[in-house]
Amino acid sequence: SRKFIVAGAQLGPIAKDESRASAVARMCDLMRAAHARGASLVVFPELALTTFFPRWFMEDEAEIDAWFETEMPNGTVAPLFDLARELGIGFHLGYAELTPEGRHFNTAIIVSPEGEIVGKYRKIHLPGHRENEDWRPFQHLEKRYFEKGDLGFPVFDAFGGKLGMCICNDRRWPETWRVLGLGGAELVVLGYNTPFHYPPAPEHDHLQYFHNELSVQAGCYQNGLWAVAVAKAGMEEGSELIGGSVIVAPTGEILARAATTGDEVITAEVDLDRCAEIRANVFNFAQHREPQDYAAITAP
Ligand code: CDT
Repeated sequence: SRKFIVAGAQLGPIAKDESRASAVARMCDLMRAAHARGASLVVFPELALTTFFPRWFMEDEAEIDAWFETEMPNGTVAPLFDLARELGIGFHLGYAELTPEGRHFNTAIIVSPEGEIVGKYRKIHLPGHRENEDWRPFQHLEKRYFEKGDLGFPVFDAFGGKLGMCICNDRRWPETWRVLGLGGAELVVLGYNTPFHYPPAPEHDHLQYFHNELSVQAGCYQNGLWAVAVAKAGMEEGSELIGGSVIVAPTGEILARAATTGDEVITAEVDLDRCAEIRANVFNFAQHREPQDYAAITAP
């Protein structure tokens, strides 16, 4: 069997004026706690270095770009890379990426226990809207600030298995999980920032935790893979973000769940060989998939 302990490092709110250095220091504390619990991989949330800035409408390019990282690693995140190397623990980190060509992405990386970036993903399903919508109590301007990711849904050899990546809204789409499953992913790591309040359909606000778990559990079961889904949580600049970080088995069972909406580590033992319980049986793709009848899925 291929067993190891994974950790989800949920982050409580990050204030608008909280420095990246402070967020990194909090993540270092969580990394130490994860390591003390035997974890070889720790998963941090989406856009983990700053507050969830797409809640504000901005027009000034310099003001927007200030939320983005132009290099990875850089001086500010170096303590996280150094600590990972010292402890021999890998990690997943979400951040806003500004490329040398001036392109903006909602990005996540996987870093090996040696401190090398071994996986990178740029978010494909960008939720929200492009223009200021005054009627909302807060904005969700991911479509304004980010380009759609251009790396597909990648799967990487790491931690003795195949790791897949997606980010936040991607987890709600069955296509995300199926493409990762077809790519051979055995463990999917993802971060999220999910507000409790969904202004276009507030009647669904009470379902936010349910929809989070429904999406991740279905993705795991229907593709026979593990997932670590990690929130940035709590009351952040007047917008309440759900917590509920979870580690889910290929059976769809939740093995660990955050109990707070603050900084919190959850852990579970992952056995990648357990993917076969599902993939060799009910979701044996080679035996039972019928892709000739799925054309509508990929039609634009
Ligand atoms: N960050 C992110 O993708 N959040 C969305 C919020 C709902 S859509 C406005 C999510 O799917 O959780």
